[in-house]
Amino acid sequence: MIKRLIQFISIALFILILGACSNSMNGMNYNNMNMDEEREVTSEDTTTKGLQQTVSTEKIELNEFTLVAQERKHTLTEGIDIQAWTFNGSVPGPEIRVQEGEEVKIILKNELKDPVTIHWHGIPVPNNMDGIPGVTMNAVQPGDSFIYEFKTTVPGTYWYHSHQDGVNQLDKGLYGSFIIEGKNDEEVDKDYTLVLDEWMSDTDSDRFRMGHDMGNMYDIFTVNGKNGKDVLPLLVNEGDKVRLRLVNAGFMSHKIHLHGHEFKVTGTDGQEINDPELIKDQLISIAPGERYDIEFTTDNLGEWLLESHGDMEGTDGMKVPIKYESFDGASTDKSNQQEKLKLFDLTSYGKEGSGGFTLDQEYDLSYTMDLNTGMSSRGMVYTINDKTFPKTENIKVNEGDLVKVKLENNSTIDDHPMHLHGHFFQVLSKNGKPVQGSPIIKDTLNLKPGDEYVVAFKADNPGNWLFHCHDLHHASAGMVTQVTYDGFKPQFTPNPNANNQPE
Ligand SMILES: [Cu+2]
Repeated sequence: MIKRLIQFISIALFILILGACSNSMNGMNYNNMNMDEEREVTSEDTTTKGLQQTVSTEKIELNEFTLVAQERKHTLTEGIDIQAWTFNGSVPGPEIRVQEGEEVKIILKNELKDPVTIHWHGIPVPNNMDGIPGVTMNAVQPGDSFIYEFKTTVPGTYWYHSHQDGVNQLDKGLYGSFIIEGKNDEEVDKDYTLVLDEWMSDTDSDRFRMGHDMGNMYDIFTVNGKNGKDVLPLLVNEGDKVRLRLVNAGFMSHKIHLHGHEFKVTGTDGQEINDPELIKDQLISIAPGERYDIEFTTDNLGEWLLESHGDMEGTDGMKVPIKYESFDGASTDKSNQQEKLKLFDLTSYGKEGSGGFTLDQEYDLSYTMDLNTGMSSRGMVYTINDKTFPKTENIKVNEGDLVKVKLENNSTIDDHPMHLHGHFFQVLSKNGKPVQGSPIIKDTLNLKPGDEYVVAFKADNPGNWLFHCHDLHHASAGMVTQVTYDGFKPQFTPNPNANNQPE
C-alpha cells in the first residue's frame, strides 16, 4: 500500500516535471519520443503526403533476400493513415519462412533518414549477427547496407525488428515474423501468422504527455497491421488442422480468445510444449516479444472470432474472423470481450519431461535481478538492481557455465516482459512453486507485479548479449543489462558518430 502511494506520488511528480519542461522532451531519455515525428498518427496529417502507400505483407521463402527499410504511408483502417517505417514497404514486413538447418543471407538496405539494424528475436544467432547497435555492430546508416548471415538451427516461431532506438522504430512498424519450419513439424492444412501491435490515434493529447503508465496512449490495436473491420479473415475448410502463430510486436499484453473450438497450445517462443492437452475458452495472454503457437481442428461450421479480451479502448479493434469457406449463413458468434475467462497457465500445462535443468542441481553461477520502477531527475526510470542501463551490472559468465537467475518484479503496476538474447532459458519456478507439466523453454518471460521466477540457461553462445524488458518504454528508460562472456571481444569497433542506440 505504501509502495503504491509512493509510486502514485512519483507519477504525479513526473507529470508536474513534464508539464514544466514540455519543450525539452527530446532531451529526456524517457520515451525518447520526437513529438514532431510522433504527431503523424492522425488522419488529417500532412506528414504522409507524397509517401507511397504500403503494400500487403509478402511471404519470403528464399534463403537469400534483401530487406529494405523505407518510409511509407500505411492505412490502419479506413480514415486512419500513418507515416510508417517499413521493411519492403509493408506493415508487418515480409513473413520470412525458411527451413531448419538452412544458411540464410539477408541484406539490410537502409533507405530511411535514421540509422537502423535488425535483431532476430529469439533465434540463437552468432553474436556479431544479433543486430545490437554499439554492442554487436554499428547502426546501419542512411544509404548503407549490412549483410546478416546465420544458420537456422532451432525451428519455431520468431520475429525480427530494428534494435536501433527500438521504442520509436518498432512503434513505426519496423518488424516482421520469421518462421523456421522444422523437419519434424506436424503437418497442418492451414498455417497462419498473426502479428499483434498497438498504435496511437492522437499523440498531441494530455494522455500522451502523461506517458505510458498513466492511462493508455495506444488506442488502436492491430493484427497484421490492420485494425477493426480491415483485419483480414482466416479462411478455413471443414476438417482442417489449423496452426496459428501469435507474435506480439507491441508494448502491451493481449489476452486472446478463440471462439467455438477446442485448441492446444503447441509451442511458445519457438519451443515445443510436451504433450499439450485440449483446452477451451481460455485466454492466452501474450506479452510484448512473446510468441504462442496454437492448433485446432475446424469442426464447427460457421464464422467465428479470434478476439482480444479486456476493456481497453483499442481492444475492440483486435478481432480476427475465422470463416469456413463452405459456410454461407449469417454468423451467430458474438464478441464477449468483456468476459473474464480463465487465463491459460503455462506453468501447469502439458506433460512432464526433461528440459535439461532442475531447481536443485548445481549451478556455476546464480544471479538475482530486482526489477523496479523509480524516479530520477530525468523522470521515470526502470531499474535492474537499482541501476539503469548502461550502469546496470552485467551478468558475467564463462563459456559452459550453468547459470541460474532469479527475476523479481518489485514494480507495483508495471509488467516486465524480460527478453534474453542469444539463448533460451528454462523456467523452473514461479513464486516459489516449481513448474508443473511440460518443461517451459523461452526467450521472453513476462513478470506481473510481485512475480518471482527462477530460470536457468547454459552459457553456450559466446558474446555480449542484451537481457532487457521488451516494453521498450521501460528498456529506453533503463531496464537493460547484458550477459557478457569472459574474454569475449566484439568483432567491430564502435563508431562514436554512428548514433548507436541499443536500447
Ligand atoms: Cu518493463
